[in-house]
Amino acid sequence: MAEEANASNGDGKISRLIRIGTRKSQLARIQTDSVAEKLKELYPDILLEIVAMSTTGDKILDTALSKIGEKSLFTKELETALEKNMVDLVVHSLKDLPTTLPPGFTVAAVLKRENPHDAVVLHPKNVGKTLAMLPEKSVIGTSSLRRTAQLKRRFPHLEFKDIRGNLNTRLKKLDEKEDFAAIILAAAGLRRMGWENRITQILEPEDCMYAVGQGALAVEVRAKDTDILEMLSVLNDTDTVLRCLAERAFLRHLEGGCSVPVAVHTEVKDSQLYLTGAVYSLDGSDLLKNTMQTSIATSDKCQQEVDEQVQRVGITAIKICSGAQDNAERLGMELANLLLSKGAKEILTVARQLNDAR
Ligand code: DPM
Repeated sequence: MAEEANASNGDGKISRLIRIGTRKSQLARIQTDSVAEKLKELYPDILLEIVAMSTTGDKILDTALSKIGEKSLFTKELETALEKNMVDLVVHSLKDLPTTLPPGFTVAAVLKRENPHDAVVLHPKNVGKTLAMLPEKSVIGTSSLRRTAQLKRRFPHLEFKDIRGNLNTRLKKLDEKEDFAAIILAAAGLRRMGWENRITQILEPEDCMYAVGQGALAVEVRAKDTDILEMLSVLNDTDTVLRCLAERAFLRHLEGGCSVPVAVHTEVKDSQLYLTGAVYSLDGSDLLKNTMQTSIATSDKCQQEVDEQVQRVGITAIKICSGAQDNAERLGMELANLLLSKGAKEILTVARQLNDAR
């Protein structure tokens, strides 16, 4: 451990100073604070310092995410800070992290996933209605191609328009104007912000499947920091890690980024991992969807393998059975291969071209 990374905590004990980088948005701060609190409980002797930064993504709030293109929009500045040893950890929403991280970085922990589903937030004048009940041509705000494609298919009477900005801005745009009848947001983000009471409907998989990694927090670190990897490994939730490995392998193998109409649904039951994945045309008229499963049973053999440091789709989850991780990753790849064999590549290529031309 480097000398300057140590600090005295006042009572003569030397403890490690850990700096956590975060974006400045309220949601990012809340997410970072929640991870910091967990670390503080687990390791009372460490000193934590939170360093807040603005990212490119935060500065261009009026452009739809799907139009910006660059995948690492919200992560680049934070990774630079990691690289320069200005911070030691960065907390992200896993769904914002590309499935391939730049060399030298890895996700050391994926925390227990919250409700991964999307939620409807209605304009106050519509309260009491569901999406199905909204009048013809009601305008729904979202700039997610994934949400738009699925919901257009399911609710052809509705119209969809981009809405950008952080969660605070979006709720304001909804409530204070008449532009939108409702907006769609991740239930997890709304809950973290304390706005669960604004959720009027949770979208079931039949209506809208979620994004890869949605609802899970990830902690990114320098891959070479083995002591930090070790320290953070206790934050991992096994089911969440395995589900997200399968989902991310699916997305990576499809060569989808964070802005393609790709959706998933995963479940763990009786040591089986079930992955449903789908790709959509932009208007939802075309889709390919399938479900596959694999065993994630842990055996005695696992115990001998637990300390290996292998990165899978950007995640290094030491202490989780490597056999189960391999199976989860393979499941995602195989489901992607199945959809690719049915024409997924063509659907995604057309979707990208049409989106670029918008
Ligand atoms: C990504 C998407 C969105 C975010 C695309 C998608 C939504 C963009 C939009 C990859 N990242 O979901 O299809 O609505 O215009 C984001 C949110 C959270 C993490 C907010 C949200 C919070 C939930 C979580 C933005 N990233 O989706 O409502 O931690 O999973």
